[in-house]
Amino acid sequence: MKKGEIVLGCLAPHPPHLVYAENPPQNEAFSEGGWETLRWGYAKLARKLKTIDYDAIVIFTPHWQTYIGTHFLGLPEFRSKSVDPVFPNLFRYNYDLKVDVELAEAMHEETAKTGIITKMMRNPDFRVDYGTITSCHLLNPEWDKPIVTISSNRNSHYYSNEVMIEQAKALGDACMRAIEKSGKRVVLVSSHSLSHRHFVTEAPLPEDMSREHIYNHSQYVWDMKIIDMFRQGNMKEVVDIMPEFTEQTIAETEAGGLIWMMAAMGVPDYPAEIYGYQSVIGTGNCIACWDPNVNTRELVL
Ligand code: 2X7
Ligand code: FE2
Repeated sequence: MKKGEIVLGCLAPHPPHLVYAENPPQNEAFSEGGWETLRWGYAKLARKLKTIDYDAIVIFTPHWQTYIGTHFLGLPEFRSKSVDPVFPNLFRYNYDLKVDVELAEAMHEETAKTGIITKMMRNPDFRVDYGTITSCHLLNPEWDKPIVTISSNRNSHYYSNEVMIEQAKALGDACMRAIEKSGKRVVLVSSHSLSHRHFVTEAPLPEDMSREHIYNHSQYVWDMKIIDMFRQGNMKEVVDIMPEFTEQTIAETEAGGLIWMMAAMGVPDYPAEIYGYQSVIGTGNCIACWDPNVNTRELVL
């Protein structure tokens, strides 16, 4: 069997506002649009994904938080309604998704060998988190590929950002070994914003773009510094600076997604493709991808 491989790694932020703004039939809320810079960027990345031959999407989410170990979706299908607990006015999404259980089990086994506590989620009534739904919807609105969702263990909370990084690296390495053994072609997704200070007052009309802006300059400067490293292909430095970035910007990187993806991809030293950056309720959101194939890697923005 041919060795499996990671064919793309995506940084895919998940403000539910972006799905709300798209008005897909699955979402109950209705909007007049908004956040086009991010939505158009996502549409371009989704078009690139269509040109790639792959078997499954593996996504790491900060909104499935597990306190004992790392969990993997473990049934072939999950169907329910996902509601954002903070923004139920924007996001009530009816999903019906397929899981690559074979790949999830392989990752679970390989991860367990490293000593990390792992578990398969076999509860058919389990509600899939809105981070998974939002990032997957925007990357692949047809939902025509199976996914694997990986939960985020709260290592930063229990211990420190440094411990979280060590654990996320071990998880990334284990997932890579499982992918190689599986023979599959896999897209990795790290689902999160960068800087993460929220507005404290929501606009009466959430999609009123006259109210959406960067509202903390130092958070913005941090985001630009990180994105510049993405552009330079300097992911080693991103990994090194991650504890400080996470602490200073209370970033969603605290869950470990970016480190997990970078470790699985061997810490890329080539430039990321940047598809957009925009504020959503004050948080900094960058869409980017790392394409290991030098022949298809582009300078996008
Ligand atoms: O989960 C989120 C987020 N990460 C960013 C912005 C808005 C809402 O929800
Ligand atoms: Fe989030």
